[in-house]
Amino acid sequence: MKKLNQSLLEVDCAQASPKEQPKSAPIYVMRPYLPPLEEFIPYLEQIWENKWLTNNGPFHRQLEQALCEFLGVDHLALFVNGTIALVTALQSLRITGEVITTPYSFVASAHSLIWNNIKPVFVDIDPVTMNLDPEKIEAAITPRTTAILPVHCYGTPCDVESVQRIADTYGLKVIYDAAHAFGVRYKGESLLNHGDLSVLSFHATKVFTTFEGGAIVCPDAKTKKRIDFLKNFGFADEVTITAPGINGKMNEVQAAFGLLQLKHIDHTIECRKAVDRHYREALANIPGLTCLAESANTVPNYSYFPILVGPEYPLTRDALYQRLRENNIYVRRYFYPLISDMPMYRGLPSAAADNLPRAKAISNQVLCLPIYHDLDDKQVDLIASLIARQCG
Ligand code: T4K
Repeated sequence: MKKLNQSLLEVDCAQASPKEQPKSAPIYVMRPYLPPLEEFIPYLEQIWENKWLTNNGPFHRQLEQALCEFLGVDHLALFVNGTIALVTALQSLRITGEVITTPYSFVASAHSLIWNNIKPVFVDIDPVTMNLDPEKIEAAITPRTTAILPVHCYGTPCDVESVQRIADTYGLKVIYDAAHAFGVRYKGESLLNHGDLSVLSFHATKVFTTFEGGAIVCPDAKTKKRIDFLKNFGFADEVTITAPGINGKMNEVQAAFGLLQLKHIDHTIECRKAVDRHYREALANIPGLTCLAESANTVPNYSYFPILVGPEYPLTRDALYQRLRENNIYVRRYFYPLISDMPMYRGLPSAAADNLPRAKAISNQVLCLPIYHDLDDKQVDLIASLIARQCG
């Protein structure tokens, strides 16, 4: 058996290795934080002993409790991933018709609307926060509008006060796509307490990960109960099916891993903070380059490090992207193309380029640099010096 595994490994590696060996190890935009493997074994042993693998098991219940405490929220329902959580969040509030959202996000934000047969209405973003611009929301409201779905892009808080004011005036629900906002605090409390619901992602590329995973944060036990029914096919008990629910349940291995991750989360975020500080110093004063502004009254989570490559920089964004790739640095264009430019959305009237000029400009300039817990000083210096060197 050992021999077979070894030979399988050799085949895999042979297939994966390029013909020419790269000069240095690749640097990816993200790397997950993996605690020492031996720390995870006792959790697995417990699962083997319990023989309880999913459906609201003991680790699932513990993680919901632990996350509520860590995040400073009252109720939270775990999910198998952030996208199913978004789809279910919209179902739970019976959102229909049209929903106002941002074109500057990961596709899942708008896809969750389409999966609910809801029409996305795109509104332009604020050039500083890169989040939905509240000043543009009112003009997009129609009699069919039922909700606003803003995204705390890169973990930067949306203008939550203005969004809520508009929602209250027009009787709209607010569901925040908070996939990037794990642990972010705003004005002394969890950012996730704003809006009717907030949706988190615990994907492998996120600050806090359960491999795949997500959660809906909600304000009361009644809403959580409905969400819990919906994520379990709509079952209230063995014979009562309350709604056409889905299977959105997180399993015990994911939940156990989440509990272990949580023990290390402060360390992970501290390490990311050091990377963020280092970049800001190293990239200061490069003509044409702008780092994302730090927001006031916010304790960030340092989930992304986006820069904007403006016209004064000697290379275009895409040329810099290529140059870094040639050097084995796998930066990403989060978020390019705009959601509104994708085939399933571009026919919508709100997807017209002249409706979204800021989102378009930023999407054409953005580059997300690598940031993760063990990206070391030397690697940050290497990336920053490559970027600076293009200026001659
Ligand atoms: N809303 C927003 C605003 C989101 O950003 C997302 C997800 C969602 C909703 C949906 O939540 P989930 O359903 O995913 O829970 C990645 C992630 O797949 C996606 O979760 C994330 N947003 C998005 C921003 O980024 P890709 O296609 O760029 O991932 P990928 O596989 O190219 O990974 C990027 C890099 O990360 C790789 O080059 C290497 C590294 N990596 C990746 C994986 C998967 C690892 O080191 N280990 C890994 O296991 O979408």
